[in-house]
Amino acid sequence: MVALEFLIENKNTVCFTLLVALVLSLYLLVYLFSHTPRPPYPEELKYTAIDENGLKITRALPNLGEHQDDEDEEIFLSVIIPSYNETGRILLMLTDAINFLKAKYGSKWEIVIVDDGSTDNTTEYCLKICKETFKLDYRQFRIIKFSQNRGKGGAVRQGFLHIRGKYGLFADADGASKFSDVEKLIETIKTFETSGIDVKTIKPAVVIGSRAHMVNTEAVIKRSMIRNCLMYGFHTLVFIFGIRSIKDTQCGFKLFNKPAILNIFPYLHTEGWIFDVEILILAIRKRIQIKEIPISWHEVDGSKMALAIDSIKMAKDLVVIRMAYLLGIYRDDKKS
Ligand SMILES: Nc1nc2c(ncn2[C@@H]2O[C@H](COP(=O)(O)OP(=O)(O)OP(=O)(O)O)[C@@H](O)[C@H]2O)c(=O)[nH]1
Ligand SMILES: *[C@@H]1O[C@H](CO)[C@@H](O)[C@H](O)[C@H]1NC(C)=O
Ligand SMILES: *[C@@H]1O[C@H](CO)[C@@H](O)[C@H](O)[C@H]1NC(C)=O
Ligand SMILES: [Mg+2]
Repeated sequence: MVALEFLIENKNTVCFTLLVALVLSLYLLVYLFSHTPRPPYPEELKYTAIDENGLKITRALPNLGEHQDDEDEEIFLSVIIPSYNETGRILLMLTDAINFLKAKYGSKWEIVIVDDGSTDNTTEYCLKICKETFKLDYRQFRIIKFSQNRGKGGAVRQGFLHIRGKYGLFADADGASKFSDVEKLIETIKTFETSGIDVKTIKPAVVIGSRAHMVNTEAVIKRSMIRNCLMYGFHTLVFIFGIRSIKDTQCGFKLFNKPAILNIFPYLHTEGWIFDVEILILAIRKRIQIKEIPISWHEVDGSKMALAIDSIKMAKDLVVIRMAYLLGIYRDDKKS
């Protein structure tokens, strides 16, 4: 009886207390689910490659934005390939990419494979084909090997932080996109990274491949019904919690210029599949220009996604990213 009277008399105080408790528990919950990237182990700050004499070498990775040799300054495009158990699929992708790169850019390119703790000898296999099939050395072909799996986002982030190129592209190891489409992305990024008056002021810019034009084509309809249902569910969730201005956030074919890389990748928190969305959220928050370009895409078997578990994780991570930025747990001005 006394308690009830107390409640009625102090209605405002009670409401206020409840509200504070609610916000606090929400904060705590998001905080608990938020994620900080695992710092690299010392051996993950080195790359493995083949030297001029065909011998295997291991050297320290260059750091993005630090002084580089003249030779490194020459690199125009760096291609990062996150790879997890990719022995079976990567040869086709690499053949496609290397043929194009040689023809188009001579030797002003590099490929950085990030082996995310594979258990099928992906690194050894890549070194072997690099030497025997492609005859490339450390100037064009490098491998970063993780001792422990981090997830696609963690691998892409680590790759981007240690490239030499003016532009950085990440591309899936399964070769689902036609590699030569990178030309379209580069042409586009060039048109809107300069301010128009002074060519030296390069603005950060991001151009992403898009499969949005394919939603009603065979490639998508042929996919299993479960995958398509999940895709629509995911799109809806991204629309609510993520990004409305971009149709296809998940395409594994995205190009960044150096200012954009420096403004995005050091700040990325997410290491899982949903990292694409955080990249785009960061870009939008920092008013970096983003452009979507339709690219050719075909479905490749052997997906590394565990549909059920990964879908749930992606949905959870998406909500966490949005709430964490909202509550100030993730910051876009503090390196993660
Ligand atoms: N670093 C890293 N890369 C991964 C992991 N799992 C998959 N990948 C890479 O991510 C890329 C895409 O993986 P896929 O298995 O092709 O994904 P998918 O299910 O086909 O997804 P979509 O191509 O977007 O439809 C490939 O290059 C994989 O090697 C992982 O745990 N860590
Ligand atoms: C990678 O390969 C190992 C065995 O070599 C297997 O246990 C693991 O499940 C594979 N991972 C994926 C995602 O395919
Ligand atoms: C990887 O290489 C090691 C040593 O060369 C070998 O013993 C092992 O069987 C290989 N594993 C696979 C999955 O091929
Ligand atoms: Mg794929």
